[in-house]
Amino acid sequence: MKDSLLTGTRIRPAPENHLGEDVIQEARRRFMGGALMAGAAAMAAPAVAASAESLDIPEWTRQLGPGVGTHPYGMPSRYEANVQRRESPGLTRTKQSSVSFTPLQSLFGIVTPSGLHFERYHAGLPDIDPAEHRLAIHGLVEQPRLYTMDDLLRLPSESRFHFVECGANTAMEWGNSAVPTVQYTHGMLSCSEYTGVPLKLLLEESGYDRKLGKYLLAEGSDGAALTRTIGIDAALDDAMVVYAQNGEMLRPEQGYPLRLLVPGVQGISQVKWLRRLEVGDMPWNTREESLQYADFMPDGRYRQYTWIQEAKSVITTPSGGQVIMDKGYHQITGLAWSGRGRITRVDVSTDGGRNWREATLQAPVMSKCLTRFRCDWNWDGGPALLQSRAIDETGYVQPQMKQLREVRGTRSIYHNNAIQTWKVAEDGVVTNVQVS
Ligand SMILES: Nc1nc2c(c(=O)[nH]1)N[C@H]1C(S)=C(S)[C@@H](COP(=O)(O)O)O[C@H]1N2
Ligand SMILES: [Mo]
Repeated sequence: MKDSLLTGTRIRPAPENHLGEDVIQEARRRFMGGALMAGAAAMAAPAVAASAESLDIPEWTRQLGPGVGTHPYGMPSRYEANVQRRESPGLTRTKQSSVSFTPLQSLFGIVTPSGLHFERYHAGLPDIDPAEHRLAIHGLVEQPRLYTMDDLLRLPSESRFHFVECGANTAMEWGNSAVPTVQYTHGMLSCSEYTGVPLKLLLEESGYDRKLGKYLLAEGSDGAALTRTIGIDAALDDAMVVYAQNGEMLRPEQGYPLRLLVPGVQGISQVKWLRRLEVGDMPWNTREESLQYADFMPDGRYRQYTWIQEAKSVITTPSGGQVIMDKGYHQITGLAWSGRGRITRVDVSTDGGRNWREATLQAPVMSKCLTRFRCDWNWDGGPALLQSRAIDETGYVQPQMKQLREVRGTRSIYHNNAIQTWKVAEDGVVTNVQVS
């Protein structure tokens, strides 16, 4: 299969996002066979000087293209066919319970195209007729309510950009991981514009019990009937019942026709195919918050309800599986986010955390949303260890893996927000490593 846009440019993505032996060999040949100098010289003038030949009229300009009426819903160019969600080869999965990862290394800006949003489901995808779907609000309320989709679409709406990250994102890095690419280390992360109804409005309409109503139970109508407890503070703050994503109705994978969005909170609480919200006075302690998504602490205790996704960042280019084809100028770029608000600063290191430089943050920088950062870099051809470190508006600094292990021990699965290291070898091959 053809590589995407970046083929033949200065940083080469690995086909299928796995480092193919052919790509490594090609990089080595370039470096060892003296091609480096020629390559570097050619690259020094970025846009190839215009020649008579390069101004020849290409074939596609000499004819009419096919009619556009043949594409009622658009698809990416066929040359981008390699940019796909993928299931991690290292994870156990079934047809009904799986996860596919977002190709972060291939994306630009902060928005994840809907067709590339990661998907995590515990009991397959329900096929829900929106005309028959209902949302119930009940429990400690004066007036239980049953909403149709039409009812919800008539209510005042809001649109906001937020990330969704699975609490198990980057889980493999708790071990001494060999996960090859950023798609698999960090790809249970996506960002969209969501449209829906503020949950506060629905709760007020139902007359929820302001004294005793401290928690909500959210339940999905998939075969997993997935349930999570939501604190009333988050529900009244910025939570939404959403039906649209990136300008269109939710995709089936993302919970069509209705999902809960609790910004900044781990993915499991973003209950898809949402069918009911029950107001209660205690946490429910469901399977998804007792058996799963809890943290084994080093003292033997089991930490529950750690649901905010703390500040985190990762460099997406250059990243594992890519090959840097020549020395000289490269832009280091990546993503930063925090479940507690805005990102205020991202630092980048090329020497494994000894020296740091402040990266440029791309506007807009929004709360509980992905932020794109960039940093100029002149690669001298020597070995390098690339890291990024995010700081959020609370002053929280993303920890080194070592610092995180000091607090959390080695038995954790969830909530790994440690600094990621990519090693650049002298032949330009980029791999996933951990530094102590
Ligand atoms: N009803 C329901 N909601 C669900 C799930 C599910 O299996 N069923 N998976 C959860 C998990 S673990 C995550 S990480 C997010 C992922 O959202 P996405 O599939 O839109 O990326 O959905 C959550 N909501
Ligand atoms: Mo998840």
